[in-house]
Amino acid sequence: MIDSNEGWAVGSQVVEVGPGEYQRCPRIIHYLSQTSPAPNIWSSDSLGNPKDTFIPSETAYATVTETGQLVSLYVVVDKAIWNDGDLLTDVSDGVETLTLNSGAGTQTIQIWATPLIVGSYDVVMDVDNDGVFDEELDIIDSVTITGFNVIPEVPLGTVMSLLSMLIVFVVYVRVNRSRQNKQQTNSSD
Ligand SMILES: [Ca+2]
Ligand SMILES: [Ca+2]
Ligand SMILES: [Ca+2]
Repeated sequence: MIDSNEGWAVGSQVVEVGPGEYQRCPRIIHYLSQTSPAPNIWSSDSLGNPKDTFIPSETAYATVTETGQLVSLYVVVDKAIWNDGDLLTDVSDGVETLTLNSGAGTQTIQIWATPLIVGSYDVVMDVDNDGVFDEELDIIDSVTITGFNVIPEVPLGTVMSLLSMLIVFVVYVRVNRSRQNKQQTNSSD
């Protein structure tokens, strides 16, 4: 594979052309970037911000390094141990097969349109599009930990009633405590 950060540049070099005689000569330099970005993938929102928790009414995205490759993106049931040769089974609304941009940045791709199903998942970039996990090639968010979770949506009504119960409880505890304090002060008089 040709590194996109690899190239040629014109520089200059001081060369000894005779005894004690020096001359500046043009020189073609072959350079190779030391900081070529490693391919990466993470579950994200539509803007590419990392996101590991979704609710069913949201849409899930993955953000990947632009490599210019034809790849397939799978959402699979979360595994903590990945072995070379594991079959990839997509559990979302389908495998996304696409050619990535060939830039130097990242690219955000929709991997699962709403409604999502409650559960824990890994996102796999199948780089050679063979439907099998290749340890040396394919990329996972995340191998040992969970790529992302979909958690149940708590209806607003439930949140509000829980909140009002909490407020009543806090007020009750405070009133009770100040009553006890008063009683203690009275008895010590
Ligand atoms: Ca593969
Ligand atoms: Ca995992
Ligand atoms: Ca993730």
